[in-house]
Amino acid sequence: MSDAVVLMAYGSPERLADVPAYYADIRGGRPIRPELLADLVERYRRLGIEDGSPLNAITEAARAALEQELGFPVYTGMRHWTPRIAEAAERALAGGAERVVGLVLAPHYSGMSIGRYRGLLEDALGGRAELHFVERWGEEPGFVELLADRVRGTDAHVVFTAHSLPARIVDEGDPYRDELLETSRLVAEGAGIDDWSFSFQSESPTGEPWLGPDILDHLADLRARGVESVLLCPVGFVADHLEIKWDLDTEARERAEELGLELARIELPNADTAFVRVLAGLVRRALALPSRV
Ligand code: FEC
Repeated sequence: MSDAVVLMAYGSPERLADVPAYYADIRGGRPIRPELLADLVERYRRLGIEDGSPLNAITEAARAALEQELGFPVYTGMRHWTPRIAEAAERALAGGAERVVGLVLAPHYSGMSIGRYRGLLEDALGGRAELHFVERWGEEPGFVELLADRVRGTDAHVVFTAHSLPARIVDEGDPYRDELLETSRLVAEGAGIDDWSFSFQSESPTGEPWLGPDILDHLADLRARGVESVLLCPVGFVADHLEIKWDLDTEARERAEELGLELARIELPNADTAFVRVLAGLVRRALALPSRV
């Protein structure tokens, strides 16, 4: 059997001029308030996007390293930018793939997240290859260990974070929040840390309530409870991108300064060798291939 991987990520605009089209894709045709677009363009400008997109470059580095580790083709498919998931699927099929592993660079399942990536890939393949889709990997021991190594030994209060989603998903029975809390618990346990909490980040102003607490409120709350030093450990993101560089490194840092709180964050997995091995393990298991010793 000939195998290939479609490695999926959120995607990011390459240039400031791409931001309106990118935002329109995220909104899926729903209207965009001009002030929100202007605010987004400004965030990307301050991120330094004119010199290149951090997320797209990291995704390509992870793709190339994973391909080398596995010894068969890995194609990048972006949910909101190019190359699209459908394009990656076509390339995999054109390369002769009979089995395709779908792997998203986001560890926790939500119907609004992984479920959408899955739908896009299934539609694109249209039954022309066997799809082996990895639905979740937030409890993967190698991933948990990698994060635990980055928080172990800290004296700070550890705050695990992830992207918020509309609060209605909990009533709809979506497992997202429970999966995030379980990864946080496993990482804390692996690192031998008792002093921790969990917070959401990166809520969007869509006019409905989102899951909380939001990181900016949570920092204020921690300070009021006497916490002096915080180490941020994102568990729902694996790369340095807008939500890390802006929401944590800029906004949360500014809030911490106002509050007189020391704030640091762990390095994200990005395309680190140990992380790429974790991804390779997930792919091999999805295909029931022997794990590498
Ligand atoms: O660096 C970059 O250029 C891209 C950073 C980026 C990542 C990311 C990950 C997730 N999102 C998730 C859910 C939503 C929902 C909405 C939404 C909106 C945005 C906007 C930008 C954006 N997201 Fe994102 N997300 C990233 C960027 N996201 C920009 C639009 C402006 C804004 O709100 O700031 C609301 C959509 C709507 O309006 O209806 C929902 C989830 C993830 C984590 C999983 C994944 O990576 O796929 C969930 C990275």
